[in-house]
Amino acid sequence: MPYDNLENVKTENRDGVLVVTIDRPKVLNALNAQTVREIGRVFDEARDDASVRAVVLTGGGEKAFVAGADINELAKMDPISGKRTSEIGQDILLKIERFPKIVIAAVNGFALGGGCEIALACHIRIASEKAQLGLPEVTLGIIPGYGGTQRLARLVGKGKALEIICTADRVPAAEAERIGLVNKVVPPDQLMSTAEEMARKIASRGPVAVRCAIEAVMNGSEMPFEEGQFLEATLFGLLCSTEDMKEGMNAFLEKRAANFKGK
Ligand code: CO8
Repeated sequence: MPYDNLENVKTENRDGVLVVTIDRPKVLNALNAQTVREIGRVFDEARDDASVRAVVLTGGGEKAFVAGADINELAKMDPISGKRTSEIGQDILLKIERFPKIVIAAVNGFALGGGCEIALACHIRIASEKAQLGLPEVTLGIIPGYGGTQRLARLVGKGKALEIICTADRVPAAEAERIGLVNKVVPPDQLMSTAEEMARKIASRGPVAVRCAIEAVMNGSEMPFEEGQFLEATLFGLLCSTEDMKEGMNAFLEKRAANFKGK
């Protein structure tokens, strides 16, 4: 059965929105190897689960989204295991970034190190007013190893990224919103409802169109502009062959809500 036998990750399908909770609250949801594997498994299974139309990713407990990789495990790493662990995490975060349905991070508290990197891999980030984000790896004598050096620089620019990475300062939610690190900040008691509402709104749009929009933005932004536009035109053409396109256009002309089938 999907999502069975998970120890550190909880899932709940709330009317098409899969709420995925990274849940080791005693250690502020720190990512040990097992937790990273379980996150990967959940995204693999949710990809093919037709009942899942969007994902909201959050942290268990009151204090943290995820306070980083588990430092007890990091402390024992040698060059070979360090590289391999970094690669495994990078693959799983790429899975999140390339996920064909929208993934929203609901950042409920500390999102540090690997936790900030997971949030960066999500398509959209909504933060509680209490949240603090940051990449404190240099305080431990390492650098971000789950794609953070690359994604943060692409999101906020190289100068800001280097300031955040090299000072290791935590970025409070309001400042994170100002620099574009999170999309929106809301009071803590509205975090999940805001994230779920946005996920549900996106899930009500044409699913194939949303999938193509994710591909165009996420893949296209890594390409030269002209190739990105080529990808956009190709996906646009592809969408013109879908039942959803006919349904969306007919619904508009007939002044009714569209009933998309995802085909
Ligand atoms: N790993 C393991 N345990 C942790 C972690 C962590 N990252 N973060 C917190 N904990 C534990 C604490 O040790 C403590 O355990 P205990 O109760 O047994 O003492 C418990 O969680 C509660 O934490 P605190 O008492 O420290 O709570 P505070 O509210 O005082 O402080 C902080 C909260 C500021 C979040 C603080 O816990 C902290 O600084 N945590 C570490 C943050 C950090 O440095 N994260 C980055 C880790 S490095 C990383 O993520 C690299 C990612 C790339 C890896 C690449 C693959 C190799």
